[in-house]
Amino acid sequence: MRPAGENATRNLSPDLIVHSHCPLNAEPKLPRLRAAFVTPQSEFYIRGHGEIPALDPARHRLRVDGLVSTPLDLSLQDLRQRFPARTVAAVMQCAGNRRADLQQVRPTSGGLLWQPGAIGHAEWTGAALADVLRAAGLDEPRAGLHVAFVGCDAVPADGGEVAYEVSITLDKALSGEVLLAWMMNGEPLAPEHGFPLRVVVPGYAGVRSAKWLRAVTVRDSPADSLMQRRDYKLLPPHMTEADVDWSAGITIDKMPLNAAICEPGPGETLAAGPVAVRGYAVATRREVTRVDVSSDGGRHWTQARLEQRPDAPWSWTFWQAALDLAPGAHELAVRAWDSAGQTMPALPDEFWNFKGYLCAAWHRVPVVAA
Ligand SMILES: Nc1nc2c(c(=O)[nH]1)N[C@H]1C(S)=C(S)[C@@H](COP(=O)(O)O)O[C@H]1N2
Ligand SMILES: [Mo]
Repeated sequence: MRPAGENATRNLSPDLIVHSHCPLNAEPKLPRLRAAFVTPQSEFYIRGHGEIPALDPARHRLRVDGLVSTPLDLSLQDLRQRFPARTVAAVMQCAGNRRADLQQVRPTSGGLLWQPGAIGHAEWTGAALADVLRAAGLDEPRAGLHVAFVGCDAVPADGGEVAYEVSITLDKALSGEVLLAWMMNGEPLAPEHGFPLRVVVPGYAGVRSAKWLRAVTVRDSPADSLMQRRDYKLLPPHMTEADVDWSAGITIDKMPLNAAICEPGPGETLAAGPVAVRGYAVATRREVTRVDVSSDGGRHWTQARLEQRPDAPWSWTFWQAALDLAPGAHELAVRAWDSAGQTMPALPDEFWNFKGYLCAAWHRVPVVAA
């Protein structure tokens, strides 16, 4: 297999903030992210752990095996012909989104210092994983089973390299919203987003949505990979790399309530008077019911106007508010509320973790009005 190299990046916006080239890790600037409710592929963040594989769609196969009565070996054409295509609007977000804010508390070892752009919202089209598992002879959600996904890329593990492998519970796999997707926003997937086939697990951290998918395996335990068993865990704040006990970590699947300010940006100087503040909020499954915006670090709040899609439980919310800024320095802040009346913690200090995951504190942006 040869790496996709330049082909892989030909469609990318030149404005992306590139955190690393190989593996490719990049996120859009926040005003670009906030410019479209459905994020174009060219502006969509990219998170890779290894090289982007160049795959021939005519020869690509998907194996479905493990604890199923009828193992399958499918071409892409088989997938399209045998199963009804479904489209789901869903957010994809990295568990490391907003790690840069955690880094302000204490250094993390997560590596990539994501700003709030490691998130995007797309319309994904593909076969429902539930339909494919049913065709493989599995239709009863048996307690305790898991579904593993294997990608075509090799990722670093303990000094060597292994195939990318993650898993979800069979319950989630049969829920209908989990897709084996070949299209994003009505276009074929770009190489960097998993061409020709990827998993999309709405509501879960991006890590479970394996790209360049080549195998789906039903098992009686989670995938054996470090990616599943050890990395991507939320560890207690006192733990450091030196004394880490991975069994104390919470496996990161469902994502927390979150919100970020996309405009204006940190350090901007604005004309005093009314200033438009815009951003996104995301609750996944629960609804975002209110978004509050402050110009004084959270002492006073103004309610933002929300833009949402009805009946789109995996989608996000755009919000906008006008704040009147007197001349001087201001700390803008945002917090979202969900349909259970819960909101976000004020400071990242309370849940800092050395891997730098799940930063969902009020997003704060210092600006100056002149
Ligand atoms: N095969 C494979 N799948 C993968 C990854 C990877 O490195 N290899 N990265 C995961 C992570 S951590 C995230 S956040 C999402 C990012 O998807 P995107 O690059 O299309 O935005 O892909 C996931 N799927
Ligand atoms: Mo991620």
